[in-house]
Amino acid sequence: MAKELPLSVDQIESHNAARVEALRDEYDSLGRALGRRGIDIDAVKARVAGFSVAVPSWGAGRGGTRFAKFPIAGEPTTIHEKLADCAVIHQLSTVTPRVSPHFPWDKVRDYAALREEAAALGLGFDAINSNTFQDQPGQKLSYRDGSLSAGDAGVRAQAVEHNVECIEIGRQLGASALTVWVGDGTNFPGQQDLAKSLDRYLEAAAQVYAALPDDWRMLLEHKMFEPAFYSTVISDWGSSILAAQELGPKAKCLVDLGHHAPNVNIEQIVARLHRFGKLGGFHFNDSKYGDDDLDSGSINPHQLFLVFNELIEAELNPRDGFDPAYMIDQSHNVTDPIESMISSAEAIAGAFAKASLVDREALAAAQQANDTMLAFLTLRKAYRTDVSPILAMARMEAGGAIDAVVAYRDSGWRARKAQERMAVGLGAGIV
Ligand code: PSV
Ligand code: MN
Repeated sequence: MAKELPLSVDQIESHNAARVEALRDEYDSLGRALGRRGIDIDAVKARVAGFSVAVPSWGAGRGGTRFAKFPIAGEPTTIHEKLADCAVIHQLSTVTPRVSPHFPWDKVRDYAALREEAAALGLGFDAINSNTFQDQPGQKLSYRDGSLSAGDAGVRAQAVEHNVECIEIGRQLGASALTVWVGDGTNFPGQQDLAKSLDRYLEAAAQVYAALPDDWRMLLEHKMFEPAFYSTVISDWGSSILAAQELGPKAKCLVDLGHHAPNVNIEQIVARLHRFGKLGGFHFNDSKYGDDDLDSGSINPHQLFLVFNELIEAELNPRDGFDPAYMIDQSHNVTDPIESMISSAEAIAGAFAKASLVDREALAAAQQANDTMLAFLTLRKAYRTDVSPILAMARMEAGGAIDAVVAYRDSGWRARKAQERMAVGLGAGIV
């Protein structure tokens, strides 16, 4: 299929032409430094070139808080406009070839046509996200008191039906995973029976599971709180793995980095889930307090590195079906979402690259010898390495921009879209 890339290739090339000499110099210097450590920079670059992370369709629009949303001119409102913005992100960053859609937000009449539209932009589809945490106009029953775990059997059936419809849509889009996050929970002690609500969830989730095609996965996403503030049905990785184990081999756990209590050791959760063959995927973002909205690596890049360190360990010691789905899930309240996702994708790929530099033999030897400081310094050495020349070189060689945010600003994309796209209303905006 002929590609209709959103930005001018000539413009990206002249952006790169002005920067390539400096980049080569930095790349060669880093190459020499890594060479002295026994690392071949081109091999690391090849690994980076093979790395990718999906962007969320909902992340292309400006998010908001419970209090307000401040839209920007030219932000996308339809899935078509969102795909175009995601194509800009991928064209410049070259690491985000897939979009993870959310239904019914991204509902269209013709999914075969949507798949073709995405393919023409150089994009495919990643895990489908269902939405039973909001009521939609015209919906028969309300999710106010729960969805898959609701006390009302009719509500549960409606939630199951929606998830099954998402699988069907996903088939047409070429996806092979369904991410299920439910907002189900309570705000008061006594509001629901904590054990029975989990039973109801498991029974309904099993019906969704039964509708999965053979080669699909069901990714269970846990979240400690919000919108329910006292208890949440799938609140933590423990509930998630127990549910996934009960559902069957196609059910795996999805770790949204923001969905834990502050200071929780997420990298250890990653290692545990992998140990039991249940690590299914990620929603990358960052968080300071208990939110799940900030840009990946913006607050705690070290944690992101440590998560990837576990992922590389997992890659080297694979368990049953290790093939985690990498996705971003952020809400961009104060930045242009395209810029946020470009820089987040770079932070994620950077964490992957740094974790790939860890001297695994030295680490294992230090661990075996109980040499705590040496083990720590082995990780620190990789973390301290500035891998940006590797990322930029891989990007340029794949047709992207050496400095992707600058190239995006110079393209005038948002200003052009502000002339063409419908203005977004004010108001509150979750996501
Ligand atoms: C919930 O906070 C969540 O992380 C889930 O992944 C949702 O699908 C997404 O955010 C969008 O609201
Ligand atoms: Mn999420």
